[in-house]
Amino acid sequence: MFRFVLLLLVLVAGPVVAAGYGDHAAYPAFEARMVERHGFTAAELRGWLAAAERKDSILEAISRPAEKRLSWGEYRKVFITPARIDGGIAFWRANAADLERAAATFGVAPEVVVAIIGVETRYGGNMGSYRVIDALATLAFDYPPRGEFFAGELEQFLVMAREQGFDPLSLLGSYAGAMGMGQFIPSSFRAYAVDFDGDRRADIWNSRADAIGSVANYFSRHGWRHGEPVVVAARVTGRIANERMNPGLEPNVATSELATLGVTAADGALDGVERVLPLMLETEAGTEYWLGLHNFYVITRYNRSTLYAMAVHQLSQAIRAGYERP
Ligand SMILES: [Ca+2]
Repeated sequence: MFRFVLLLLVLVAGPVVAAGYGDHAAYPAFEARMVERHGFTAAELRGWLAAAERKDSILEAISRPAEKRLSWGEYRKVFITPARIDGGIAFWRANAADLERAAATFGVAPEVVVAIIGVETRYGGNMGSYRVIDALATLAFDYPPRGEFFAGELEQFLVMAREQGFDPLSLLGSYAGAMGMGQFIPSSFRAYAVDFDGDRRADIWNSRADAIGSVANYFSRHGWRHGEPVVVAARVTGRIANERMNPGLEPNVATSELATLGVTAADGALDGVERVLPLMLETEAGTEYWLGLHNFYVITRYNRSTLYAMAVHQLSQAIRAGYERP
Protein backbone atom coordinates (compact mmCIF):
# COMPACT_ATOMS: atom_id res chain seq x y z
CA MET A 1 0.00 0.00 0.00
CA PHE A 2 2.72 2.40 0.99
CA ARG A 3 4.68 1.55 -2.13
CA PHE A 4 1.60 2.06 -4.22
CA VAL A 5 1.03 5.51 -2.73
CA LEU A 6 4.61 6.48 -3.43
CA LEU A 7 4.36 5.24 -6.97
CA LEU A 8 1.13 7.14 -7.44
CA LEU A 9 2.74 10.29 -6.09
CA VAL A 10 5.60 9.94 -8.51
CA LEU A 11 3.25 9.34 -11.39
CA VAL A 12 1.04 12.26 -10.50
CA ALA A 13 3.75 14.61 -9.38
CA GLY A 14 6.27 13.82 -12.10
CA PRO A 15 5.10 15.90 -15.01
CA VAL A 16 3.21 18.44 -12.94
CA VAL A 17 6.02 19.68 -10.72
CA ALA A 18 8.76 19.13 -13.28
CA ALA A 19 11.15 21.92 -12.51
CA GLY A 20 12.92 23.94 -15.12
CA TYR A 21 11.98 24.67 -18.67
CA GLY A 22 10.46 21.48 -20.00
CA ASP A 23 6.99 22.90 -19.42
CA HIS A 24 7.59 26.42 -20.64
CA ALA A 25 5.20 27.58 -23.35
CA ALA A 26 8.10 28.21 -25.71
CA TYR A 27 9.75 24.87 -25.04
CA PRO A 28 7.99 22.73 -27.69
CA ALA A 29 9.16 24.99 -30.52
CA PHE A 30 12.72 24.81 -29.22
CA GLU A 31 12.53 21.06 -28.95
CA ALA A 32 11.17 20.73 -32.49
CA ARG A 33 13.98 22.90 -33.82
CA MET A 34 16.67 20.91 -32.06
CA VAL A 35 15.25 17.60 -33.19
CA GLU A 36 14.85 18.76 -36.76
CA ARG A 37 18.13 20.63 -37.18
CA HIS A 38 20.47 18.57 -35.07
CA GLY A 39 18.89 15.18 -34.59
CA PHE A 40 18.63 15.29 -30.81
CA THR A 41 15.95 13.08 -29.29
CA ALA A 42 13.00 14.74 -27.59
CA ALA A 43 13.73 12.71 -24.47
CA GLU A 44 17.30 13.94 -24.03
CA LEU A 45 16.30 17.54 -24.70
CA ARG A 46 13.43 17.35 -22.25
CA GLY A 47 15.78 15.87 -19.67
CA TRP A 48 18.28 18.72 -19.96
CA LEU A 49 15.72 21.49 -20.10
CA ALA A 50 13.71 20.08 -17.22
CA ALA A 51 16.92 20.22 -15.20
CA ALA A 52 17.64 23.82 -16.23
CA GLU A 53 16.69 26.30 -13.54
CA ARG A 54 15.40 29.80 -13.91
CA LYS A 55 17.77 32.20 -12.14
CA ASP A 56 16.20 35.50 -11.15
CA SER A 57 19.64 36.91 -10.38
CA ILE A 58 20.47 36.52 -14.07
CA LEU A 59 17.34 38.38 -15.15
CA GLU A 60 18.19 41.12 -12.68
CA ALA A 61 21.77 41.34 -13.90
CA ILE A 62 20.88 41.57 -17.58
CA SER A 63 18.08 44.09 -17.18
CA ARG A 64 19.91 46.30 -14.70
CA PRO A 65 20.14 49.82 -16.07
CA ALA A 66 23.55 50.45 -17.55
CA GLU A 67 25.91 51.55 -14.85
CA LYS A 68 27.40 54.97 -15.00
CA ARG A 69 29.57 55.06 -18.06
CA LEU A 70 33.15 54.86 -16.92
CA SER A 71 35.66 57.35 -18.20
CA TRP A 72 38.87 55.96 -19.63
CA GLY A 73 40.66 56.98 -16.46
CA GLU A 74 38.20 54.99 -14.32
CA TYR A 75 38.11 52.01 -16.67
CA ARG A 76 41.89 51.81 -16.81
CA LYS A 77 42.08 51.67 -13.02
CA VAL A 78 39.93 48.55 -12.99
CA PHE A 79 42.01 46.56 -15.47
CA ILE A 80 45.53 47.91 -15.39
CA THR A 81 46.62 47.22 -11.85
CA PRO A 82 49.89 45.88 -10.45
CA ALA A 83 48.08 42.65 -9.50
CA ARG A 84 46.77 42.11 -13.02
CA ILE A 85 50.12 42.92 -14.59
CA ASP A 86 51.98 40.58 -12.21
CA GLY A 87 49.35 37.91 -12.78
CA GLY A 88 49.94 38.21 -16.51
CA ILE A 89 53.70 37.90 -16.17
CA ALA A 90 53.27 34.81 -14.01
CA PHE A 91 50.74 33.32 -16.46
CA TRP A 92 53.17 33.92 -19.33
CA ARG A 93 56.08 32.31 -17.47
CA ALA A 94 53.96 29.30 -16.52
CA ASN A 95 52.65 28.82 -20.07
CA ALA A 96 55.50 30.13 -22.19
CA ALA A 97 55.78 27.08 -24.43
CA ASP A 98 52.08 27.07 -25.33
CA LEU A 99 52.04 30.85 -25.83
CA GLU A 100 55.03 30.66 -28.16
CA ARG A 101 53.47 27.79 -30.06
CA ALA A 102 50.25 29.80 -30.39
CA ALA A 103 52.22 32.80 -31.67
CA ALA A 104 53.91 30.58 -34.27
CA THR A 105 50.67 28.86 -35.27
CA PHE A 106 48.24 31.79 -35.30
CA GLY A 107 50.46 34.88 -35.54
CA VAL A 108 49.29 36.46 -32.29
CA ALA A 109 51.92 37.54 -29.75
CA PRO A 110 51.84 36.04 -26.22
CA GLU A 111 51.11 39.33 -24.46
CA VAL A 112 47.92 39.85 -26.45
CA VAL A 113 46.55 36.42 -25.55
CA VAL A 114 47.63 36.83 -21.92
CA ALA A 115 46.01 40.27 -21.66
CA ILE A 116 42.68 38.99 -23.01
CA ILE A 117 42.62 36.12 -20.51
CA GLY A 118 43.64 38.60 -17.79
CA VAL A 119 40.89 41.10 -18.56
CA GLU A 120 38.21 38.45 -19.10
CA THR A 121 38.77 36.20 -16.09
CA ARG A 122 41.89 37.26 -14.18
CA TYR A 123 43.83 34.38 -15.75
CA GLY A 124 41.12 31.84 -15.13
CA GLY A 125 40.46 32.97 -11.57
CA ASN A 126 36.89 34.09 -12.26
CA MET A 127 35.23 32.14 -15.05
CA GLY A 128 31.68 32.50 -13.73
CA SER A 129 29.70 30.29 -11.39
CA TYR A 130 26.36 29.84 -13.15
CA ARG A 131 25.57 26.61 -14.90
CA VAL A 132 25.62 27.60 -18.56
CA ILE A 133 22.39 25.75 -19.21
CA ASP A 134 20.63 27.73 -16.45
CA ALA A 135 21.95 31.02 -17.80
CA LEU A 136 21.05 30.36 -21.41
CA ALA A 137 17.65 28.78 -20.69
CA THR A 138 16.70 31.63 -18.36
CA LEU A 139 17.61 34.23 -20.97
CA ALA A 140 16.21 32.26 -23.91
CA PHE A 141 12.81 31.61 -22.34
CA ASP A 142 12.31 34.38 -19.80
CA TYR A 143 14.04 37.42 -21.26
CA PRO A 144 11.99 38.39 -24.34
CA PRO A 145 14.15 41.37 -25.41
CA ARG A 146 16.97 39.01 -26.34
CA GLY A 147 15.23 35.66 -26.17
CA GLU A 148 15.89 34.83 -29.78
CA PHE A 149 19.62 35.51 -29.47
CA PHE A 150 19.95 33.40 -26.35
CA ALA A 151 17.82 30.58 -27.80
CA GLY A 152 20.40 30.50 -30.60
CA GLU A 153 23.20 30.33 -28.05
CA LEU A 154 21.39 27.58 -26.15
CA GLU A 155 21.11 25.68 -29.43
CA GLN A 156 24.84 26.14 -30.09
CA PHE A 157 25.63 25.17 -26.51
CA LEU A 158 23.87 21.81 -26.70
CA VAL A 159 25.46 21.02 -30.06
CA MET A 160 28.86 22.04 -28.68
CA ALA A 161 28.49 19.84 -25.60
CA ARG A 162 27.61 16.86 -27.80
CA GLU A 163 30.51 17.52 -30.18
CA GLN A 164 33.00 17.83 -27.36
CA GLY A 165 31.65 15.09 -25.15
CA PHE A 166 30.75 17.42 -22.28
CA ASP A 167 27.79 16.96 -19.95
CA PRO A 168 25.68 20.07 -20.67
CA LEU A 169 24.52 20.14 -17.06
CA SER A 170 28.06 20.39 -15.70
CA LEU A 171 29.55 23.37 -17.53
CA LEU A 172 29.88 26.72 -15.77
CA GLY A 173 30.04 30.27 -17.09
CA SER A 174 28.95 33.87 -16.65
CA TYR A 175 25.36 34.99 -16.21
CA ALA A 176 25.23 35.49 -19.98
CA GLY A 177 26.66 32.08 -20.83
CA ALA A 178 30.28 33.12 -21.51
CA MET A 179 32.59 30.22 -20.83
CA GLY A 180 36.13 29.39 -19.81
CA MET A 181 39.29 31.45 -19.46
CA GLY A 182 38.53 33.57 -22.52
CA GLN A 183 34.76 33.76 -21.92
CA PHE A 184 33.55 32.39 -25.24
CA ILE A 185 29.81 32.29 -25.83
CA PRO A 186 28.72 28.99 -27.40
CA SER A 187 28.59 30.29 -30.99
CA SER A 188 32.15 31.62 -30.61
CA PHE A 189 33.23 28.38 -29.03
CA ARG A 190 31.97 26.39 -32.01
CA ALA A 191 33.56 28.78 -34.48
CA TYR A 192 36.92 29.46 -32.82
CA ALA A 193 37.74 27.19 -29.87
CA VAL A 194 40.51 24.70 -30.59
CA ASP A 195 42.12 21.72 -28.94
CA PHE A 196 45.68 22.89 -28.42
CA ASP A 197 46.99 20.21 -26.06
CA GLY A 198 46.16 17.25 -28.26
CA ASP A 199 43.47 15.46 -26.26
CA ARG A 200 40.90 16.10 -29.03
CA ARG A 201 38.68 18.26 -26.89
CA ALA A 202 38.68 22.06 -26.58
CA ASP A 203 38.53 22.39 -22.81
CA ILE A 204 38.78 26.15 -22.31
CA TRP A 205 37.92 25.78 -18.62
CA ASN A 206 40.68 23.43 -17.50
CA SER A 207 43.33 23.40 -20.21
CA ARG A 208 45.39 26.56 -20.35
CA ALA A 209 46.81 25.40 -23.66
CA ASP A 210 43.31 25.08 -25.14
CA ALA A 211 42.32 28.51 -23.81
CA ILE A 212 45.49 30.07 -25.23
CA GLY A 213 45.09 28.44 -28.63
CA SER A 214 41.42 29.39 -28.78
CA VAL A 215 41.99 33.08 -28.03
CA ALA A 216 44.86 33.22 -30.52
CA ASN A 217 42.71 31.53 -33.16
CA TYR A 218 39.89 34.00 -32.50
CA PHE A 219 42.26 36.89 -33.14
CA SER A 220 43.76 35.27 -36.19
CA ARG A 221 40.37 34.60 -37.71
CA HIS A 222 39.33 38.20 -37.11
CA GLY A 223 42.28 39.50 -39.08
CA TRP A 224 44.95 40.25 -36.47
CA ARG A 225 48.16 41.37 -38.18
CA HIS A 226 51.19 40.08 -36.31
CA GLY A 227 53.71 42.75 -35.40
CA GLU A 228 51.61 45.71 -36.51
CA PRO A 229 50.95 48.46 -33.98
CA VAL A 230 47.54 48.72 -32.32
CA VAL A 231 47.25 52.41 -31.61
CA VAL A 232 49.46 55.50 -31.86
CA ALA A 233 49.46 58.57 -29.68
CA ALA A 234 48.11 61.70 -31.30
CA ARG A 235 49.01 65.27 -30.52
CA VAL A 236 46.81 68.27 -30.85
CA THR A 237 47.61 70.62 -33.69
CA GLY A 238 44.62 72.92 -33.70
CA ARG A 239 41.01 73.20 -32.64
CA ILE A 240 39.77 69.65 -31.98
CA ALA A 241 36.73 68.68 -34.04
CA ASN A 242 35.02 67.03 -31.04
CA GLU A 243 32.10 65.83 -33.12
CA ARG A 244 34.44 63.80 -35.31
CA MET A 245 36.32 62.10 -32.50
CA ASN A 246 35.25 58.62 -31.25
CA PRO A 247 33.20 57.90 -34.39
CA GLY A 248 32.62 54.25 -33.55
CA LEU A 249 34.89 51.24 -33.72
CA GLU A 250 36.15 51.08 -37.29
CA PRO A 251 39.21 52.98 -38.42
CA ASN A 252 37.52 54.87 -41.22
CA VAL A 253 38.97 58.37 -41.08
CA ALA A 254 41.54 58.97 -43.81
CA THR A 255 44.93 59.90 -42.36
CA SER A 256 45.02 62.73 -44.91
CA GLU A 257 41.99 64.23 -43.13
CA LEU A 258 43.51 64.27 -39.65
CA ALA A 259 44.65 67.87 -39.92
CA THR A 260 41.02 68.96 -40.24
CA LEU A 261 40.27 67.15 -36.96
CA GLY A 262 43.02 69.06 -35.19
CA VAL A 263 45.27 66.07 -34.44
CA THR A 264 48.34 64.43 -35.90
CA ALA A 265 50.78 61.66 -35.05
CA ALA A 266 54.54 61.74 -34.64
CA ASP A 267 56.50 61.81 -37.90
CA GLY A 268 56.51 58.40 -39.52
CA ALA A 269 54.08 56.82 -37.06
CA LEU A 270 51.39 56.52 -39.71
CA ASP A 271 53.56 55.59 -42.67
CA GLY A 272 51.57 53.23 -44.86
CA VAL A 273 48.41 53.70 -42.78
CA GLU A 274 45.42 54.90 -44.78
CA ARG A 275 42.68 55.01 -42.19
CA VAL A 276 42.52 55.46 -38.44
CA LEU A 277 40.02 55.70 -35.61
CA PRO A 278 40.49 59.08 -33.87
CA LEU A 279 39.95 58.75 -30.13
CA MET A 280 39.52 61.27 -27.36
CA LEU A 281 39.64 59.67 -23.90
CA GLU A 282 39.07 61.38 -20.57
CA THR A 283 41.24 60.87 -17.51
CA GLU A 284 41.69 62.78 -14.25
CA ALA A 285 44.82 64.27 -15.72
CA GLY A 286 43.05 65.56 -18.81
CA THR A 287 42.10 64.40 -22.28
CA GLU A 288 44.19 61.84 -24.15
CA TYR A 289 44.19 61.66 -27.95
CA TRP A 290 44.89 58.43 -29.80
CA LEU A 291 44.59 56.97 -33.28
CA GLY A 292 43.33 53.40 -33.39
CA LEU A 293 44.67 51.19 -36.17
CA HIS A 294 43.49 47.94 -37.77
CA ASN A 295 44.59 45.77 -34.84
CA PHE A 296 42.71 48.05 -32.44
CA TYR A 297 39.57 47.26 -34.42
CA VAL A 298 40.35 43.54 -34.20
CA ILE A 299 40.41 43.73 -30.39
CA THR A 300 36.92 45.24 -30.50
CA ARG A 301 35.73 42.07 -32.28
CA TYR A 302 36.22 40.40 -28.90
CA ASN A 303 34.25 43.05 -27.04
CA ARG A 304 32.70 45.99 -28.85
CA SER A 305 34.20 48.79 -26.80
CA THR A 306 37.06 51.20 -27.43
CA LEU A 307 37.86 51.31 -23.71
CA TYR A 308 38.09 47.52 -23.68
CA ALA A 309 40.47 47.54 -26.65
CA MET A 310 42.63 50.22 -25.07
CA ALA A 311 42.76 48.37 -21.75
CA VAL A 312 43.70 45.07 -23.39
CA HIS A 313 46.40 46.81 -25.40
CA GLN A 314 47.93 48.72 -22.51
CA LEU A 315 47.77 45.70 -20.22
CA SER A 316 49.52 43.65 -22.91
CA GLN A 317 52.29 46.25 -23.15
CA ALA A 318 52.77 46.35 -19.39
CA ILE A 319 52.88 42.56 -19.22
CA ARG A 320 55.48 42.38 -21.98
CA ALA A 321 57.63 45.03 -20.31
CA GLY A 322 57.49 43.12 -17.03
CA TYR A 323 58.15 39.78 -18.69
CA GLU A 324 61.25 41.08 -20.43
CA ARG A 325 62.60 42.85 -17.35
CA PRO A 326 65.62 40.87 -16.13
CA1 LIG B 1 42.41 19.87 -25.33
